[in-house]
Amino acid sequence: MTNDSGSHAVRELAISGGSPAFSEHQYVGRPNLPRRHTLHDALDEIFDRQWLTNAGPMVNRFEERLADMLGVEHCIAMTNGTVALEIAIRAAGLTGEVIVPSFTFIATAHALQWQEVTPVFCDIEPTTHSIDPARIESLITPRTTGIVGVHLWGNPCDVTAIQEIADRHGLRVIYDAAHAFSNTHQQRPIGGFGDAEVFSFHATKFFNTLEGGAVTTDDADLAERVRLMKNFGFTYYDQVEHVGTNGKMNEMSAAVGLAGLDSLDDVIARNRANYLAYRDNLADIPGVRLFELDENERNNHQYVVIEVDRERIGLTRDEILVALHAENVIARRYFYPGCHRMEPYRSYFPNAGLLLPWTTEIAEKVLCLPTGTSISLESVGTICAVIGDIVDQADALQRLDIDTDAMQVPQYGALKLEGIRLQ
Ligand code: T4K
Repeated sequence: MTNDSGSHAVRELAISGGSPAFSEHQYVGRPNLPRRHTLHDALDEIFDRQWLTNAGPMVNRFEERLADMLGVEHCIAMTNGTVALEIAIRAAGLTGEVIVPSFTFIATAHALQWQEVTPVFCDIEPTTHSIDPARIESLITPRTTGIVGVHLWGNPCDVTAIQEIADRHGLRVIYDAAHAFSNTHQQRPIGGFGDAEVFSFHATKFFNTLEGGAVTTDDADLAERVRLMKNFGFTYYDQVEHVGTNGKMNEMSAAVGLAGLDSLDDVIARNRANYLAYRDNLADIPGVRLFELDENERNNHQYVVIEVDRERIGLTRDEILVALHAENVIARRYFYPGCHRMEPYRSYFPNAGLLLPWTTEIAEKVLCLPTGTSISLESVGTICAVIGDIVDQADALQRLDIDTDAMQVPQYGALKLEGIRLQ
């Protein structure tokens, strides 16, 4: 913004008493929805058939389309990504200890702990934010049975190095591919790496089935076990051959997924345009670095991630976050503070952080910015301008002594769990 004399007019930030840049919240994770009318026929079909779940035709069709698209032999659709992870972990026979990054959504660690498998936290590489293969071997003990890598932000793990380590030590490999649906590694779709890969189709993912997830694998035995486990272990009416749970996707979710697949490329194109606009607009802001993705691969661009340099800017990431929230830009600090600093892991492994220097550092720097079909290019421009203003006015903001503890996420604001320990 320039004033009459041609010099740059300083916009008063909302945190300093100005009006917010947006009148409505700009979210990370606003669902991308298929056109409503495309679901009407599917709804009629489901209601007419009165077949709502338990291996219905919509789910079968959805699984076939996913397997075809991802170039895998088997795809099993599930209720959500977390249950899909739990089942994949169990079906692959993981027990004892499993090596996993701490810099991930808590579900990755919980899926292990829920089954009394100990997550052993491995540090990440600072440039990729993914598990560092060079640090895996030193964590292997006689109790280790596997590695769970996470393709964080959709950026594939170093699958070659991880597989070599796993082969050398007789370990199984599962990938949490919750962020990487439709992405590629060396032009090969994510979905076929390791023993199995697990997707999330949660509402906040760029492709969603309301709630949902899937396990993909080329291993027929593993796929069979996953299918049994997601349906209580039933092989036939009245015949149970395995311990199991209820991980089945329902027909409505599959219908939303099928409609979403039809508009997948449009959503990715929108995400990519936003990503490129962020890249252009943030390039000249000192102390702000965009997490860039490999241009030679297919990317869904569902997360726009920046690292903020506290020393250069003179503000912490959390101070910037509070200033953004005041502007109604609801950026998120995924995946702060790292699983090892959340319960029950914090109590189980109080010194885990000693081996996780990059996790600690990156978790203090990262911010995820709004994107998706609800965020226009104009909004991206405004968000970047706001970030520029915050950086420009860092000195003034320092004097405000921003209370970062006061930051509240509405739905969790009222929760008081002090003194309660659930393990
Ligand atoms: N592994 C990894 C690496 C993952 O990232 C995840 C999930 C999983 C495994 C497990 O997969 P699932 O079991 O969830 O399928 C969200 C999601 O709940 C979670 O799925 C996701 N990762 C994680 C990164 O983000 P929150 O706690 O940030 O969600 P929430 O409710 O704050 O939503 C984010 C924003 O999205 C809201 O501020 C507003 C907007 N929103 C959300 C919902 C649900 C909407 O506009 N509409 C909606 O319906 O965890």
